[in-house]
Amino acid sequence: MGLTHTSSTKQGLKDLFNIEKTKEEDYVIALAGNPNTGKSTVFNALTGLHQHTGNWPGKTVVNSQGKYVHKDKEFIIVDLPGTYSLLASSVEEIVARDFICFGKPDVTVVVLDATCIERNLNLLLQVLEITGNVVACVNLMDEAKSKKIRINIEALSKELGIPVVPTTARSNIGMNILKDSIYDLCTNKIHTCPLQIQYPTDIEEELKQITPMLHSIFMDEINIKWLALRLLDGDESLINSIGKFLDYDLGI
Ligand SMILES: Nc1nc2c(ncn2[C@@H]2O[C@H](COP(=O)(O)OP(=O)(O)OP(=O)(O)O)[C@@H](O)[C@H]2O)c(=O)[nH]1
Ligand SMILES: [Mg+2]
Repeated sequence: MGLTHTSSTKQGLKDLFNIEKTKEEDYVIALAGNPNTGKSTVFNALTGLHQHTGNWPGKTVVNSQGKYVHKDKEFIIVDLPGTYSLLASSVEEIVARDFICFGKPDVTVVVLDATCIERNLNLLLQVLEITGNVVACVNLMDEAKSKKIRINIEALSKELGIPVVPTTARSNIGMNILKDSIYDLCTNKIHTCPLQIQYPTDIEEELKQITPMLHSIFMDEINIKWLALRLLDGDESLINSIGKFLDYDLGI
């Protein structure tokens, strides 16, 4: 690795994602999830008509943003493209990964399909490796109920170490509790303790070797363990994005 830190400017970072903050203290919320889990339905239920649609800068992927006020705060919510993972094998995955990783949303809401929650947990666990500021929204609870699927929300929340909110977005059920959880996390009224994946010993040993060096370069600009894992995996797209968003040439 050629470690030549050019500069680590974060200036204009929000501009790179076309975020339209009206006040500096507005909170930015990302909405992620597998395709067809009801993200846009949740987005519509939260924002009503206060929406704006464009494209992600330089991409042909739709970028929908909306706003809502809850209690005394204003929230800007960004509806990310549906993805099964953040391993950046498609433009949608790159957009979602870059926004969660470099756009630094205050909270990322991961929308899960209550009828096939195991499959959806894959993406959630990947998001938790990037940020702990996550609320899980278990949507389609009505469908789960009609299929006689029962989900122990409390146990799931305890296991994941984050708030978990059951919703039926199409009928506007659970939206206020979702807003409360987002608010509480943004305003530090609650703290998460996100589940950490333990990798096999040889991988953990490799990580121990490279994380101190990465930490000295990036400090808290990016989750170091996750970055190290992606580098071990040879994720060139992430190296490109580090150049683009953190102005740093990893020179690999
Ligand atoms: N029964 C039920 N249907 C829902 C619920 N939420 C969303 N839907 C329906 O599920 C379908 C997909 O919803 P979308 O909001 O478009 O899902 P999405 O995650 O944005 O989909 P992509 O953007 O394509 O990934 C639509 O037909 C919604 O009406 C819910 O809570 N219950
Ligand atoms: Mg959608």
